[in-house]
Amino acid sequence: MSGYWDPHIERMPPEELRTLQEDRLKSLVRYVYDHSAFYRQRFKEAGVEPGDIKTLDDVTKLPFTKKVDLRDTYPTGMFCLPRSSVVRYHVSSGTTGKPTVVGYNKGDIDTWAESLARALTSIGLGRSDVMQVSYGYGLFTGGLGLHYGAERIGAAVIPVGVGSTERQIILMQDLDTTAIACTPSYFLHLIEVADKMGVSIRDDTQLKVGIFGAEPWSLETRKRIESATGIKAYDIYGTSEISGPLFTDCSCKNGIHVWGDMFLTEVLDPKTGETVEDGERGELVFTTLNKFAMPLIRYRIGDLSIMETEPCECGRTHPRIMRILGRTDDMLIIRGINVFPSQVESVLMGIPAVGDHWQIIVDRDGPLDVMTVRVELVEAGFSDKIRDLLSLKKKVSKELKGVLNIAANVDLVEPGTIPRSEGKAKRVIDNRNI
Ligand code: DLL
Repeated sequence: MSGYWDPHIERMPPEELRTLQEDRLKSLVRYVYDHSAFYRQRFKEAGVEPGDIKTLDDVTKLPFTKKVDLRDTYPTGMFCLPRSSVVRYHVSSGTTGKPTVVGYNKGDIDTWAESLARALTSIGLGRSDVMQVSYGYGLFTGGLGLHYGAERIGAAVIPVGVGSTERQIILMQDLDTTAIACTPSYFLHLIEVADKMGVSIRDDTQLKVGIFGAEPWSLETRKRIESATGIKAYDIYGTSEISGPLFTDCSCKNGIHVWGDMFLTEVLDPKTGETVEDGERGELVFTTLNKFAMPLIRYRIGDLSIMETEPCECGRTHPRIMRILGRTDDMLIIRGINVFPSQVESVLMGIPAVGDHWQIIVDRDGPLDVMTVRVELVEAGFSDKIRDLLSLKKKVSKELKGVLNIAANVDLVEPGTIPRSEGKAKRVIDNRNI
């Protein structure tokens, strides 16, 4: 079993952890009330004041927040510090064309790195490791998050980012990479490319650990990766709103440790908003206990999971969540990028030659996701000149790419081609078997 990064906190007796959470929750509620017009208004609507929060159970008196709030207050309406205190922005997709912005002060970046330092230590990584960070660097949180976490534990980082797979494999061999962080689908692709190059990950590299997340993946995929390569595959979870990647399962592989001193986790029935019992499936709701530029109160992340509060065999006492079981909304994750059908709709409906009917089809080409948008044309837009059709196709692709940050194949089809439905339109056909 691996050691601890911060044994005092990670093994804190549950009662002590609860007291710490309670103190932090009370300060947080006072802090957001004093620093944010958004929260003051929300508290007022919910009829709650900071003084009403006396124990941890009082958290249920507080109003929820959601991704739509971030969008509606774009860009910085939910910040609690002036922009001069912000040292980093990350931006991700919102539910329509508008993105969501997350701000961090210096302390928030530090907490984020600390969370990952604990997580990476819990899967046995340390100073002698070489981590290839193959998540995207930039506005996406994956690259920089893992980068800072790995540096904090003293590992050497190869900040390779996404793509250039053959080069990644050469670097992996030349620099003796022992751990890779990327989406599970990218790793499956990397195995295939390595195979074509005549490189066996098991025999020709030093790789022993994979840190896979940012998209749903199954236990079967974990088994497949492990048996194909001999590495240990761990699950990493987080969302940009709560900082980015934050938590992993430990070497016991029995749930993802969510650090209780940093986050208060609730699991609720998505329909009623009532707390579900330990071990029951529900929607994850996080309250950030020590984030300051953009703290979140009862943020409904939209992911479904199961919480377990019994201490883990590894000795860590913090709550664990089981692998992500799905989402409460229609968000798709395509090659690690969040895509909302509403974003596609708003692009398409802005193009006059496009009719009212469209579909998103998601397939797997080997391990990689491929998105195709089938678009029906209006009668008037249906030209029989190939040149016109090609230029329309190009326009649709370009506009989709501008909003989604991911390339989609575009299929233009004749009016009346897409099946009509009497109830809800089936906009998404997801042929991936995740
Ligand atoms: O994907 C942060 C991240 C980066 C996590 C690198 C792990 C590794 P967002 O782009 O905001 O942030 O997307 C967050 O991705 O709400 C889940 O629906 C999904 N997701 C993230 N990790 C997992 C996972 C990053 N391990 C959204 N399993 C979340 C299943 C995941 N889904």
